[in-house]
Amino acid sequence: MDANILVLGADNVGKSALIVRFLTRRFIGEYGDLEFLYTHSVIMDGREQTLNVWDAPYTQQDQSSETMLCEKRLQWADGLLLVYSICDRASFNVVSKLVQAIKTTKQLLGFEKIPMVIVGNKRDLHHQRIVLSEEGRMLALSADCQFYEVSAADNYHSVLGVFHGLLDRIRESRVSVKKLPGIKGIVKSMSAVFNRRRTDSL
Ligand SMILES: Nc1nc2c(ncn2[C@@H]2O[C@H](COP(=O)(O)OP(=O)(O)O)[C@@H](O)[C@H]2O)c(=O)[nH]1
Ligand SMILES: [Mg+2]
Repeated sequence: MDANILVLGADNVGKSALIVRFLTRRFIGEYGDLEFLYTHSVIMDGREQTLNVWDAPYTQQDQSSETMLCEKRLQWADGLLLVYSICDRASFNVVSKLVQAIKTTKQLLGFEKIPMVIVGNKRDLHHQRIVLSEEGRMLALSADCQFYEVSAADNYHSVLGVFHGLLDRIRESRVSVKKLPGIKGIVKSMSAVFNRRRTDSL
């Protein structure tokens, strides 16, 4: 299984830190704000899989658009990781806005449901906490996705859990999509029959 993961969220919430932690097990402190597409091989269930992880900046367009997200990025993604910082209320509001924008974009463009997870980062800074865990959990419930609180600075394993949780969701969604060809196949063979009849009767 190859999977494309798009990481979204406000600036400075630790998107790059989470990705680098997942890929290298390290926390290096400063990451700059360049956009990156990482490619990484993982062994899952005994098979080698390629992950593409897009460290997407929070663009001018994301900020100005109230309702739609960049269609190309959503089309590319098999899974979304939405990140806020538990010390930054505005970043939590950005994730709420993204959840809405993703819903609207999917509805308008007829996309399949995209697996996603919501992550509250910087858990180590609990003395500066502003966003309650409960708020993150409620948001995830309303978005029908999983919720994690982690610290990219403190803990590799919880970050690994986030990515694996998302990959599990992607795998599940593929299994349910795979069932569809059955239905599509029936539709195809029915239309083949009808088409044949039509030509027969000509
Ligand atoms: N204390 C703490 N700082 C973090 C954590 N994750 C990231 N940071 C810091 O937050 C700042 C922004 O991180 P970065 O990954 O560049 O955020 P991005 O703009 O969302 O990609 C950097 O100074 C990081 O060192 C964390 O879990 N805990
Ligand atoms: Mg970054």
